[in-house]
Amino acid sequence: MIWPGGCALQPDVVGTTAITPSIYAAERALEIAALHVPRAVRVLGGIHATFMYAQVLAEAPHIDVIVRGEGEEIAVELFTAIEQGRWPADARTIKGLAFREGENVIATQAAETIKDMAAIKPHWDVLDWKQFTYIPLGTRVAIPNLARGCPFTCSFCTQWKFWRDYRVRDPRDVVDEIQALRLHRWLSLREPMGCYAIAEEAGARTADYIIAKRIPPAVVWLLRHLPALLAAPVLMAAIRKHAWTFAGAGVFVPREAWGFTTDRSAAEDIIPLPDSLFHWYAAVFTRLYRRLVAGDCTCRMIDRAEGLRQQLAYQIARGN
Ligand code: B12
Ligand code: SF4
Repeated sequence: MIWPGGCALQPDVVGTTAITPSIYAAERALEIAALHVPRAVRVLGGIHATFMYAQVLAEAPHIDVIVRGEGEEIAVELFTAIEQGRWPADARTIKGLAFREGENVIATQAAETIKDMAAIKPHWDVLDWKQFTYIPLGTRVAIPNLARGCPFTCSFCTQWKFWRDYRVRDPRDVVDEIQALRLHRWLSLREPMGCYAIAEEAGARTADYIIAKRIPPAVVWLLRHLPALLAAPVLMAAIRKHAWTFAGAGVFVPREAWGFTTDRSAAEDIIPLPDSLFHWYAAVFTRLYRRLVAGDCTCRMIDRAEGLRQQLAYQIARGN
């Protein structure tokens, strides 16, 4: 990153991240920043510097400050101090930092972890997507954060030490189902005759995807070899665990192994949901049960309230 003829941008801060394999590249990037925009405060974050801050500050004199641990709130405090001219005077008052003071390395008290996971909203739109390629596959890649931390404490792993407490984001914040609903609405407007067939095909393909990618092959094998009466409860128990995939903002309740209800009251839908969505649910279950429980299973909606159709009951029956 060379700025011929000087840098027009003149930022107040230059920051980068680093995992261990990229630490020297990150140190070099901040060294270049020191040459080209010397007035900018140079900040390093990420897992490597969090644990190895003393070593990094010793080997990379161009780095002014390290943000240790979860960065969102610490960064705001640090950048506000810089903006208000309180940096470096206030350095010791900001939690979660490490920096040099003369010959010494100072690490301030660890910051609290972020409790309100809904407050963490990535701005995917600022990314230059062309740069995010997963090299082995040559495909574009994005990794949404579903949770922070881990409930376990494996001795070889840094993750539980880095994120500290285990916090899960609300699935609705992660997978915005509005897009899926829009697609169903668009289909029912544009393809009023064909939307059911499309939803059924999509449901069958969704089930095929779940079987291929979401259920371990050994479990698929086991379900296929168990008698239907035993396979159905096992499958339904597994589906219940991942029910938000099906119900989105609604509530999914199994009715033993051969039926379920979906209740959308909590979703507070303003516009009635398109019928094709309910065909899609049924099609997913028909295919899952046919492939994993018994070839003659069919899932049908059996109880359909009018209006916003908040509660729907489905039954999976054998034979025709
Ligand atoms: C998804 C992921 C991948 C994806 C990345 C896809 C992508 N382009 O996003 C893939 C599969 C490609 C991948 C590959 C590798 N990964 Co990886 N990966 C992860 C994983 C699971 C999530 C990363 C993530 O998005 N975290 C969420 C973000 C928000 O966290 P974060 O980056 O740490 O940032 C936070 C703070 O650190 C801080 N912060 C970070 N940077 C900065 C900068 C500034 C200026 C500030 C203020 C704050 C700040 O604020 C952020 C928000 O709180 C992590 C484990 C984890 N849960 O973090 C491992 C992890 C990062 N990976 C790891 C490793 C080792 C690798 C590989 C080297 C594996 C290999 N041998 O090939 C490769 C390297 C690829 C590469 N060239 O970079 C290790 C790194 C360990 C270490 N000591 O460095 C981790 C920690 C897993 C582990 N415990 O072993 N990985
Ligand atoms: S290896 Fe790390 S992330 Fe995985 S279960 Fe153990 S502590 Fe959790």
